[in-house]
Parts: sequence; structure tokens; C-alpha cells
Amino acid sequence: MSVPNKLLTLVMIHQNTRLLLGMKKRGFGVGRWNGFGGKVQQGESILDAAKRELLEESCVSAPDLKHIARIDFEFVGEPQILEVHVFKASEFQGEPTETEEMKPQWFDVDSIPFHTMWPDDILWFPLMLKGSKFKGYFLFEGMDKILDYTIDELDQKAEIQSS
Ligand code: 6U4
Repeated sequence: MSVPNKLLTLVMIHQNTRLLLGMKKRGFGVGRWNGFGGKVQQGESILDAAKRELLEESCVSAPDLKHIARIDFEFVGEPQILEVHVFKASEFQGEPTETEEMKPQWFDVDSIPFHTMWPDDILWFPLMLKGSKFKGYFLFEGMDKILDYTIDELDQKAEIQSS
């Protein structure tokens, strides 16, 4: 029997030349800069989970999130796929504030700290930054090595599907 995907969210706040990232202070991906997000809870929509996690982790709310991507992550030896839904916003309310989970910081889009991020990010951030929609798949061995991947750009009108 196959294992259902684990649904996760990831939110990027991108304003012109700056991008808000957070340093993950604990849990999965600790020590890496990333967007804000986490697990979708039972009975919660993916969009609502994205908004909730953004607020919980950065103290910022973004009412107008655009669903731009779904990226599936498979880890060698692990049956469960992580299905990450990526959202983007340019407007937000509140002041990015450090929480127990994340330390937010603005980065210039020309100096994104890819060496301290998940290794897939450098491969799909260009599409995210230019405003594309896309679907991705990455096969990891451990946390650092990508064995295989695909990234397919989608039409702007395409709806991002979930499993
Ligand atoms: P809690 O509930 O705090 O124990 P935790 O295990 O820390 O959760 P969580 O919920 O913060 O994990 O979710 C992991 C976050 O990392 C999500 O926003 C998705 C994101 N993520 C996972 N794999 C990623 C990858 N390869 N590249 C990336 N983001 C990834 O850019």
C-alpha cells in the first residue's frame, strides 16, 4: 500500500529586489535559510496552512498569496513523499520578527545565501523570482545530495494540483 504524501507549505515574500527568508532554528532543515511554512493540518486548506505558518514563524500576514508551485521531494529509503506547495506574495502586513522557529532577514535577490539553503533552491528560485508557475520533483540521498530532478514550467493560468 502506498503512503499518502506529507503536505507542506512554503511562502516567499518578494518585493522588487528583496526577498524575505528565515533561518530555521529547529526541526527539519535547521540551520538553513528558507521561506516560511510547515505542515498542513487535518481539515485545513493548503492556502490557510500557508497563511497560518507564515504568521506563526515570521509574525507577518500576507492576505494575497499566489500559489506558484508544487515540489515533490523523495528521500532514498523513505516511502513518504514531501509535497511542498510554494506561495508568493509581494504585499504583507506586520513587521518580520524572530520567533522560536525562524529568524527572518531580507536578502537582495542578487545575494541569496544559496550555500546555506536546501540544495534544490538554487535550481528553482530563478523561476520563482521571475514570477513563473512550475512543478518540480527532487530525489535526495540524505539532506545534501540530489540524485535526480525535474522542473517543469507551467502556464500562468494553470492551477497547481495537490495529491
Ligand atoms: P515542526 O512542526 O516544527 O516539528 P518541522 O519538522 O520543523 O515542523 P516544518 O513543519 O517547519 O518542519 O516544515 C518544513 C519546511 O521546510 C516547510 O516549509 C517546507 C520546507 N522544505 C522542506 N524540504 C525543502 C526543500 N528541499 N527545499 C526547500 N524547502 C523545503 O526550499
